[in-house]
Amino acid sequence: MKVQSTSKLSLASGALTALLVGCTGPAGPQPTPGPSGGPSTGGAIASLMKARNLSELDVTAALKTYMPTGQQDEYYLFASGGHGGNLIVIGVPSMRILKYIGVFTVEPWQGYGYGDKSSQEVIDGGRRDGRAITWGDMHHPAFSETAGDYDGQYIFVNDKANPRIAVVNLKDFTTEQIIGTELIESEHGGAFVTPNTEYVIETSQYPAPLGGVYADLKEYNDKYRGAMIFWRFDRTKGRIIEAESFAMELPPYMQDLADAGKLTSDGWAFCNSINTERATGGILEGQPPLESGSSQNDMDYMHIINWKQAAEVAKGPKAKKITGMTVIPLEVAIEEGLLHFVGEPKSPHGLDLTPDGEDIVVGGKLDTHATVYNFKKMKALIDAKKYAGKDPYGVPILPYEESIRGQVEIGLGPLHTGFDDKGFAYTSVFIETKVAKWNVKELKLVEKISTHYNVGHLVVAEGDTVSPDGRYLVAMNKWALDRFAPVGPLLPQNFQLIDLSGEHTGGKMQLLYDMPLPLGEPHNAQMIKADKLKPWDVYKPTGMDPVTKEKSPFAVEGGKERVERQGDTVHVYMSAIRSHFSPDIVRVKEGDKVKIHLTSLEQAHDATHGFTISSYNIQVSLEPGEHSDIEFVADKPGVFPMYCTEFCSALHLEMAGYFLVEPRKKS
Ligand code: RUQ
Ligand code: CUA
Repeated sequence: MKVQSTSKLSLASGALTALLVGCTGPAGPQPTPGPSGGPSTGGAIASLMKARNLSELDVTAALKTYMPTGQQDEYYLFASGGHGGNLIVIGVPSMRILKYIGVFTVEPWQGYGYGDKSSQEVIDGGRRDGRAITWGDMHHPAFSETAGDYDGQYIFVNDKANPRIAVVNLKDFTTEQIIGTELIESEHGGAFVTPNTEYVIETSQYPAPLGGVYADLKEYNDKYRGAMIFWRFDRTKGRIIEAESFAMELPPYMQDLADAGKLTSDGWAFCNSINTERATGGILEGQPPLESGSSQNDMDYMHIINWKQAAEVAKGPKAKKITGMTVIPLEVAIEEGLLHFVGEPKSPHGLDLTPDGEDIVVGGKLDTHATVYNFKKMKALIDAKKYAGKDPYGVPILPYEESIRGQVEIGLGPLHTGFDDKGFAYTSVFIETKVAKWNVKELKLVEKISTHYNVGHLVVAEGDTVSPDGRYLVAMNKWALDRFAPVGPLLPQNFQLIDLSGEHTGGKMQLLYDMPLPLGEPHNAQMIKADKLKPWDVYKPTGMDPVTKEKSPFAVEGGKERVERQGDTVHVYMSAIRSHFSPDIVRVKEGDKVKIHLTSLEQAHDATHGFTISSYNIQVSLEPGEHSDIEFVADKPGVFPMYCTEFCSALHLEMAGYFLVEPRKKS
């Protein structure tokens, strides 16, 4: 398959010249027109275009994404790292990778989980039932919001495989908390935040008995359940507080993507489901495989949850505790009117709220439509108790026809939708492998653009807030096929940057850039205006622990470096500054417990040091002003060089010392 996508779109006449001389774009350096009236570089560009076989459209795409050295991107894209369990920070429109943030998995460059005590404690927060989980199926990052808009303070992200949520502080792009629950065994509909980040939503996917107990699949209907968890986020502490969090028990359908209401629908949460057939698979047991067993019904159920009221019920006597989590039982949720359903056609998947919070767009994986539900209509039906029936568990079902505003004919396999600032929605169309642009008010398709290939999520700049920016869209494609030089059977994903401005293309969407992302399957991303983030340059005060954001009680001051022995524990108070560690010789005895309290005394931006001791699997990164505590048992006698692992200065190679472990005498 060879697709020359760019050639299909004709360039608005004179667009390249316009871009080159900057007469329609933002003011910039204006090249002097050459003798023919075109830019003086025109001859060189024309020959380059010819030599590289580039169309005018290709060149406009290059001009829209190229960043001269020193210029910075207008947006940050935070993409989930999929199996890699880390977050990937990318600049838009250049699509340059700026950082990987270790989240669910260790990350050696940042020294995340390589001997540093506080990052290890964060990672250990994600143990399940005491077991270390060394990967994560990271799906959906969500920025913290204030009044429904990104506030640039935190980003949350979920792990589908081992239900966990992580909290990343955007002051230093550091993971500060991982929290999990044994209530559920898998999840998908997370992380999504309520408009003021009161709660971070996480919803189970594959039903199982709540609380990690055993029941055979024969008891599926009675004993298996789903749940939506509302993790309480305490902004002053920057932590999720489990004791103030709660869950709602749900029927054993496979709950899928979720989102929180906003503006009109604030106080409500919405969640898709699949497999209302309650199929369990069982290919060798005479039953249909899950994929067909779960695709029998024409309709599954959107879950409509009144979380504000549920939060009150969770504080009362009707809630119960399961594995430490406050749970509103299904009967209570029904009795208190907290949970309603409405039918959703053809294997729903994505669920996205319009910026005004009035409409909910649902994509059906096996449908050709996106269905647009109206919150006010549904709320009126709920208030009037106007039901079309009840599900087998007694959950009231709203009449479908009266709940929707309409459907948009989009193409085969609509999944996820993002919004711009001009009243348009953009839906990924998986099977057709396109992005469809449509008018939200009129429910009319406007235009489609090809993606390469099989687009899953897409993200529009600030497209899930109350005030989207539009401008850029990134399509996250599952297949890359022929887009890049072959690298064996496992291929990278393909992120495609699309210009939504219509500038220089007569109003059409334009594909600007293909970016291979070769680290796990990055499911989703969030795009934020760069000026909303105000990350720190250095840690202040010097000696700060990046996880607590406070000066460590073990912080070391210059001139006060020392080694103190307490019984079999050796405390080493060590400083780092270009280009030495002090002390640079550490002597311990085999079997000693070693606690190295290491502070970088650097104040200069980007003056990062690293620290390793050979053979002990220790590697920390010390950003300017950072403090790190390294704890281990010196169980291997010998002579171990310790050195700085960042090329910090001309005498970086000399930033080294010896860690000596004297053998115990055999008696
Ligand atoms: S899902 S490709 Cu995990 Cu967000 Cu739809
Ligand atoms: Cu410090 Cu290299």
